[in-house]
Amino acid sequence: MSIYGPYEETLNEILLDVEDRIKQLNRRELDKHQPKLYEHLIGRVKTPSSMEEKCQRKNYPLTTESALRRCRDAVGIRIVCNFISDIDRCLDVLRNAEWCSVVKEKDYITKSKPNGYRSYHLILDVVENYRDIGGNNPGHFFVEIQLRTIAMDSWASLEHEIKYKHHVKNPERIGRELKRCADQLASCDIQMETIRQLIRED
Ligand code: 0O2
Repeated sequence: MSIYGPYEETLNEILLDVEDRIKQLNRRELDKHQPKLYEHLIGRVKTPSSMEEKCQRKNYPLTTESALRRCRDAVGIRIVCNFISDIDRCLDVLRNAEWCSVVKEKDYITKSKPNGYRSYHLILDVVENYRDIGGNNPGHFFVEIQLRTIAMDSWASLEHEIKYKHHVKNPERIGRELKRCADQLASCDIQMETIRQLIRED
């Protein structure tokens, strides 16, 4: 059995359910004649091997408890938005959603990582009709939400790809170029926001 023990299938169900709930939040905005909340979203259950690797890295015992409770990103959804202000709208609706509570927030947009990574991370505590590892039914499950603009997302995918190429000739130079690129994309995001405001004022 994997590090998720008997919960592997449950995690997949929870992912589908939370994705549906977020799509529903978007539909509610459209019904109110507001712009769409996001461009697209993509979800995944972290593979058991990368969860094991994460537990090892964090010095957690290789148990289902560590995978579900100490790590809180077994289920993850990335919400990719057109504009920075849409990230704020998503945050607003998620903080007010009755089916979850936000238990942690990390703002890597206001304060980007030193390498240039930008994204807003939330950990949600979601109540679902499945027994959790503490024996509660309905149970509590953690879901990580990453909110980014398209620009932040394209940077993160490129950086992720390069990170796993271990034999690059000049890692310092690549790191500097990537950081420069991240900062340029961040200023494009601000410009795009200005353009959106100008169009609205017309
Ligand atoms: P995957 O496959 O994307 O899930 P914690 O200390 O436990 O609160 P954690 O989870 O260790 O927090 O770290 P953090 O900072 O919240 O970010 C975790 C996830 O954010 C990563 O997941 C990436 O998806 C993304 N991320 C964070 N920093 C970077 C970065 O510098 N570059 C890119 N491309 N992505 C980043 P995983 O587990 O790495 O993988």
